[in-house]
Amino acid sequence: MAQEFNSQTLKEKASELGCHKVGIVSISQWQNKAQISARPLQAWLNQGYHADMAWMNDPRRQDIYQVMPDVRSIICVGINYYTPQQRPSEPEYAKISRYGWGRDYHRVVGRRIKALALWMQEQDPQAQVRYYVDTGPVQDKVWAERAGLGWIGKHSNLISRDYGSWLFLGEILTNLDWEPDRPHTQHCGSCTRCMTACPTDAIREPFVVDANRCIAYHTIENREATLPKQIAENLQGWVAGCDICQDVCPWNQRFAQETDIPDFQPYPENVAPTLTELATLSVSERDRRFRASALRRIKLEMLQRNATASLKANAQGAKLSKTQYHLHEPPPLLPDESPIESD
Ligand code: B12
Ligand code: SF4
Ligand code: SF4
Repeated sequence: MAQEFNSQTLKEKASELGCHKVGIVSISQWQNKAQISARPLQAWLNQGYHADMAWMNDPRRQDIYQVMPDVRSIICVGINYYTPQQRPSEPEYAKISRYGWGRDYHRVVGRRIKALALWMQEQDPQAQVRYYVDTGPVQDKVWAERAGLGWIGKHSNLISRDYGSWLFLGEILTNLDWEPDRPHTQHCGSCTRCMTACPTDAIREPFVVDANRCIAYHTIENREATLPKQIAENLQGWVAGCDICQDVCPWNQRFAQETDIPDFQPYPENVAPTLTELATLSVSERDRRFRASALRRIKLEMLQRNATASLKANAQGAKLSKTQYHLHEPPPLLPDESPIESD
């Protein structure tokens, strides 16, 4: 007998394929709100907070129908990438953010949602599907929040109750109708730890990150030969992304769980490389170390630039790391007073 094809079996299949979170958005439910939701993104662009990421200005990002005219639902998935290794705190070490420790998430997540999309088409040959993992003009976090995967925290990343914010997000757009999930509620409460810990004050107001000030932007996206002085002086050893606002978040400190996906285990040399070795990294050594890693998207000269800037800041006596200060505090109370029950 043919397997039933409904939102329940779809979710079971997603879980079987290794998706840790899955939820569904019905587009018709958001038709008016979808237009309203474009406003925060447009406001962000108007402020110039996208820095040199001109591709963020793609009009399709603000109108899901331009991405897929027949879209009726979005199936959102979250994949846990947390592993428990800790970086050494001594200043000679370079810091690579967790997203880049293991195999490239575009491949790892992409493989899973592609399999789910193909399975959907096997169940219903009329199904149209398009899938993305940060690979198209789709607002991954916004749809994931609406699909009930978690809420967008003040650091602007999506946080789930079960895994914190260590989730990669992906989605399948489809012409099929499904029973939607409820959007997630907010659980940051009055907490502002991420905002206080950010060494460059990039979180300009709750939920709004100015890329011009963000270490993640400058280490991953900025292709200039030198970094702005304000960033270079406050790098705190970060050479590829920045996890400070996520490391200090009470939800991550309490609820992070080790991933069951072996591909996300760190390559051995990614957790504690020294700044000196990265500042002088050769092409062949880069190719060997970062095979099939998301870090291959950072040009070698950028990696060298980032490491060199941190070495220089160390030599000039960089300021006390706000992160280390926070991480040595006792585990904080959750911002939300009744985190498990309230929803
Ligand atoms: C551009 C981009 C960046 C830029 C800009 C970051 C940013 N915050 O926008 C840079 C290069 C700095 C960056 C850095 C990082 N990124 Co990035 N990035 C993206 C990308 C491509 C688009 C995000 C976007 O739309 N930004 C535009 C602004 C307007 O949107 P926003 O910050 O999300 O703001 C929304 C909400 O805050 C909300 N909002 C605004 N005001 C208010 C007010 C209230 C009350 C509420 C509730 C909501 C709300 O509305 C806005 C949407 O319109 C997505 C992939 C994708 N296709 O979506 C990945 C993505 C967001 N990045 C991701 C990751 C992992 C990171 C890093 C953690 C990597 C690292 N370790 O260095 C850092 C985190 C830095 C940070 N604090 O944001 C993941 C996040 C996963 C998650 N759990 O949320 C994504 C989703 C990729 C993926 N598919 O997994 N990133
Ligand atoms: S990633 Fe780093 S620099 Fe960017 S907002 Fe978070 S703490 Fe600030
Ligand atoms: S640190 Fe606090 S304010 Fe920031 S995202 Fe986490 S709970 Fe929200």
